[in-house]
Amino acid sequence: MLAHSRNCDMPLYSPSFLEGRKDVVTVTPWLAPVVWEGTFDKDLLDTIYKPKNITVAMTVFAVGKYVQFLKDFLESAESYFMLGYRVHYYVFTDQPEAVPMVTLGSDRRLTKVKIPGSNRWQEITLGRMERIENFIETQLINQADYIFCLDVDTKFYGHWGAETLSRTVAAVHFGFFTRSRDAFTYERRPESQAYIPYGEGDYYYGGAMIAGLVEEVYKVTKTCRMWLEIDKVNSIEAVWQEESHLNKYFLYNKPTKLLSPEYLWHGTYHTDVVKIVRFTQVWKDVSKVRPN
Ligand code: UD2
Repeated sequence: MLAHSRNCDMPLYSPSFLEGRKDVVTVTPWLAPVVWEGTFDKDLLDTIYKPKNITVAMTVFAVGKYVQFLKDFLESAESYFMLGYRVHYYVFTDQPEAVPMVTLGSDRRLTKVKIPGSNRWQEITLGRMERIENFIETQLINQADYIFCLDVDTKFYGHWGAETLSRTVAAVHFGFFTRSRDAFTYERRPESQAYIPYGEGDYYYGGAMIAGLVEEVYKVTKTCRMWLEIDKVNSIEAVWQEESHLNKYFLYNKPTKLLSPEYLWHGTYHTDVVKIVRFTQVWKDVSKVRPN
């Protein structure tokens, strides 16, 4: 069994230790790791996490025409997502009969959860917070250790494993990782609970990925759901719906791990910085797939 990583075979002060990645931020100012290719040892992580016998839940919503994304999403997850771990997919959909038959690996299961459709896409995206909160409370809390809540209009292209596990995990949005905080599309109206003033903020996180220990993600979803309700009473909807609230939550409750844009990319091309594409948004014609 592998008991040490190659990087640990050298003193901490060794300049060669730094050779992993010098071109990107690999640790936040609050000392949370930022996961990039070249910063972790997959085999070593498996020796730590596999003996724990963990169960990983994954929620994905496919409502209305978004069911068309499920096949690629699930098939690619079966090729790359948490291989070797017990995985339970929960597909929230208004059309359980349209969920494709995908051959699942051993120790991997899929459950369909029927939910109503909606004539507003915004209600579907922001409604995920309340549904996940309720689902954790009523079912998942004693059934899974970690949970990943992902967008369905996406596809896996590379390894996504135990390096992504932590108490609370956020993904840095591909559109903002080279930009400074005042360019972030945070909610800027003080009337919204998602309000973040200019001059504040760490990173801009994508709403397409929330993860962590089940009990921690429960706190994320419950808090965001409460803020969304207050906004609704005050007739305001944050500029990027639940993503805006998620960014507010993580500003004041720092995630314990950040996933680099390798884990939330757009398209399949590599760059000098994003050396591997692991999970990417797929192109969609919003006028054809959204209900409004
Ligand atoms: C961004 C976020 C998304 C969410 C949204 C909020 C990224 C890459 N994406 O994407 O996570 O925060 O902004 O405005 O960070 N859905 C359906 N049926 C619908 C509409 C949506 O099932 O008719 C579900 C589906 O799982 C989809 C998700 O909601 O993946 C997010 O919707 P989107 O992908 O249309 O949102 P988008 O592209 O604006």
